Amino acid sequence: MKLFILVALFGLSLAQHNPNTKHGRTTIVQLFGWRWADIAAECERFLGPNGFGGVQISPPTEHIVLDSPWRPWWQRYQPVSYNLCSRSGSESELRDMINRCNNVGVNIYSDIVINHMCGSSGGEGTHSSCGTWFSATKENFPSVPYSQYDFNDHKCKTGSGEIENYGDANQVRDCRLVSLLDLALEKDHVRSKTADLLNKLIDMGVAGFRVDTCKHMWPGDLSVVFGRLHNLNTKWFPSGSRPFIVQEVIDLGGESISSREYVHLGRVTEFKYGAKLGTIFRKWNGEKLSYTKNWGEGWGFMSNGNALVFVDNHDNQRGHGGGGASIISFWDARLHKMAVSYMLAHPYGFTRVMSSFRWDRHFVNGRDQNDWIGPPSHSDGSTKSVPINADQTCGDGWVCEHRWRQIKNMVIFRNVVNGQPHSNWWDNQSNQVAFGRGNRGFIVFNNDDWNLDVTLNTGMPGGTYCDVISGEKKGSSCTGKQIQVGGDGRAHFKISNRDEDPFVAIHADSKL
Ligand code: AAO
Repeated sequence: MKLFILVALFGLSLAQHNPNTKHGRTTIVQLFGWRWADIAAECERFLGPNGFGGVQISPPTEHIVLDSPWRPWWQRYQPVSYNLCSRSGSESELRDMINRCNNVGVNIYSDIVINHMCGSSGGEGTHSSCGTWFSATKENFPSVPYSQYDFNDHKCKTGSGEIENYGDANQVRDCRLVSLLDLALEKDHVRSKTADLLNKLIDMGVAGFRVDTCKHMWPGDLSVVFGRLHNLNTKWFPSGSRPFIVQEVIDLGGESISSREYVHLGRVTEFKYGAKLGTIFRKWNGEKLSYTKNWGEGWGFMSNGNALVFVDNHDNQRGHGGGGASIISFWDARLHKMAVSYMLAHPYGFTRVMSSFRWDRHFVNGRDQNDWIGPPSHSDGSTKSVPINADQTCGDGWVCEHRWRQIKNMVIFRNVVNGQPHSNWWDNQSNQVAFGRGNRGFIVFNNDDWNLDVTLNTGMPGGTYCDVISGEKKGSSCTGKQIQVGGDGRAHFKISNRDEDPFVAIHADSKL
């Protein structure tokens, strides 16, 4: 009986690690700052047809509106009420998006801010995305409602009331992060209000959450909130499905709090992944691609089933959050395509692709003074919609990395090889490597400063395959390089270090 209960509990908690993606889909995309109406259209016209499993949306809750700096992207990380109206749109637009994405098999995962409300200098009034009154000065948010008794001020032991030292777990969890008013999640009232918010979204049809700032909340408090969550809406998910949980914990080692404290509650962001992969592809600190033969747990990452992995996110692509200078974003497009493709080809972790907007960078002493700039906007501060160009790229400052041919095709590659083992590794002891996924796919990288010219065992059935990096299969023809795999599974690869994209990928569905 005891064993049964243990097994049942274990199963229940691990359920929150399951993304509940449909039709064997394996990757989600972070559509950073997009409007709900644009996401709905993107699900129908692009994400569904190309096998994306889901979208991570920006926080949907009502937020502060700031004039200085002008409408920064990060105002959305400062909730002032739990009304579901934000810079991305109204509650009815949110509902419409969830319906339409679910109807084409694309899940919605909501970024959610429950650690804090707005910053202490947020003032008082109705300068909020829907005009709801709040007072940061008095810690009064009547629309939730929260009052000064719902915040952690009495618990915080630092002189400033701020987190002063990440080496002290108590201050990291009980004091203010960059002045954000820190909610007392130990109080039942706060637990109920946050669980109600998440449950409202679950009932509307979301499949899970990216929970902001989990490092700054006690795992015991989170456990209570997550335990109160409803099962997913049976209109779209099998009955008994638990919401997927991704906890944002920046753990690059060396602090008092580690991601290990959170892995039993759901998946955790593995920040070491993008930081290391960036160092490797940039060839910094003597790192080489050939060292990634044991990529994954072998590199000290958390266990496979606990990890959410990504090359960059909305913070570290602009110098916020963790990872440092090695992070490879769309600004380094050639390296970005390689690093994202490596991630998507490799079996470790549940994968998230970034989709960004461009901004005018202005570096002073190595620091970008414009790291605050918000999404492409009209002069009244409202976010622009995402226009699609004839060549399928996006306009008006939206980067849409997820639409780049190489990345889109590698999202499909990952679905095609799903469940297959990492196999047929080859390297030149430098920066040329290749590996397969059973007999379903094979990828070859040349990140050296010289050509690659080699015959390799791919593990694939004989035939002619279309390289999905230089082009793709269109009907029965191929717009890119063709790779001949012999009856023995061997194939010859030539990749110039000066190729636009110095890597090649083939899979079962790219066979001609
Ligand atoms: C804004 C202003 C503030 C103002 C505040 C309130 O910038 O000046 O005081 O409003 O008025 C975002 C923005 C913030 C913004 C905030 C609210 O990034 O600039 O503040 O919205 O509008 C920590 C947290 C992590 C957090 C990250 C940014 O642990 O949870 O900071 N990420 C999330 C979101 C993020 C959002 C918030 C949280 C807040 O993704 O978008 O902020 O909701 C170390 C620690 C990390 C810590 C970093 C950053 O990392 O380990 O835990 O992240 O420091 O301070 C190397 C190290 C690495 C280190 C890193 C940075 O890489 O190895 O460990 O350097 O030093």
